[in-house]
Amino acid sequence: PPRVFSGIQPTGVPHIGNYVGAIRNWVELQKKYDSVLLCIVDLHSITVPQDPQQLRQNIFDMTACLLACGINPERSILFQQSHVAEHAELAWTLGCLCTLPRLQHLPQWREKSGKYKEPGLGLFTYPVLQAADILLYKATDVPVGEDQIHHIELTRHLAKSFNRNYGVVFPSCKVVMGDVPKIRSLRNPMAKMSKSEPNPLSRIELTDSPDDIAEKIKKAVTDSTSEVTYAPDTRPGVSNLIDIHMAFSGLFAEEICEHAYLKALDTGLYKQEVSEVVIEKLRPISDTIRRLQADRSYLEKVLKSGQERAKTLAGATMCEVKQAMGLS
Ligand code: AQP
Repeated sequence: PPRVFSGIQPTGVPHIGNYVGAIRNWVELQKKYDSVLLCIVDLHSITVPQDPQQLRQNIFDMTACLLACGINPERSILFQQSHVAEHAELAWTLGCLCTLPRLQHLPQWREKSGKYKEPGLGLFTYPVLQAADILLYKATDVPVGEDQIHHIELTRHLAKSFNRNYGVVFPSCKVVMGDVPKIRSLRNPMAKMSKSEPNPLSRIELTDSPDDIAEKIKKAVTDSTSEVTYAPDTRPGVSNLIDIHMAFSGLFAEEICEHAYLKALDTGLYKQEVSEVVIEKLRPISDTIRRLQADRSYLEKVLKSGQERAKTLAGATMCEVKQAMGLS
């Protein structure tokens, strides 16, 4: 039976890129699939240094945000990765089937390792952990961004290797992708919007107040042309604002530009329009996040129940894996 698995790192409060690129899509998938697992992938987040107190807070904040966005914890299994030890266990097993060159060639490793003088082993092997996340639940459909496609290919490769060596345990999985463009940083429209980017002006977080949102959009980097036109390659700043506008309104770029032209909006005035759209859409979500953040025991209850349900599935797969490999 089809089963969805996806994850998000608790590296900060999710931003509008995470929302339109992932979370909102998950809310829709809950309606289409009977079995959806959504994982707060804390083991992935520790591949780079994290402050323990901040990480703990981020896990609860992420839980509150996902629920506020419409994740239904009864319909979906919402849980914290490190609370199901089988993730690490299966990752080790799959790591034994994975060659070094396969990991060395992955574009994300080349990109990320360059940022650190002495990158850790976790950063190198995290695609194997990602494969374990998916295979542990025998997930068939994996909603991820374009940057993750190589990792899903690795997952399929490791599943095949395992099945060939030890007998068929894992199904094949495929990527399911939304057609939303990557939302870019408001400070540097060449980079994507990111939770862990040090400058908070670069992103709109789901908990931002209307004033914060207006301020950040007002300060968003554009260019010296005042017209509102959509040209992601040559005018990435203003085009990013149009992407955000499109994602929150359902309008097309042409409609937005035509409207701006008819109302003689320059980029400054247009920014105010984008702010209003984003503020209105985020208001109910941020109100709910604040309410849920104040109810720690409810958040704990949700994660606990998710853990139990995930563990049942994970334990069954690990039994099969151990049996097949001669470990039991
Ligand atoms: N800017 C973005 N636009 C659209 N989608 C995005 N996603 C991330 N950034 C954008 C999607 O959000 C999901 C969860 O991402 P993640 O937390 O697992 O890691 P990430 O992709 O590395 O996201 P961040 O926000 O940049 O986090 P940090 O700073 O910790 O690395 C994914 O489906 C991703 O495609």
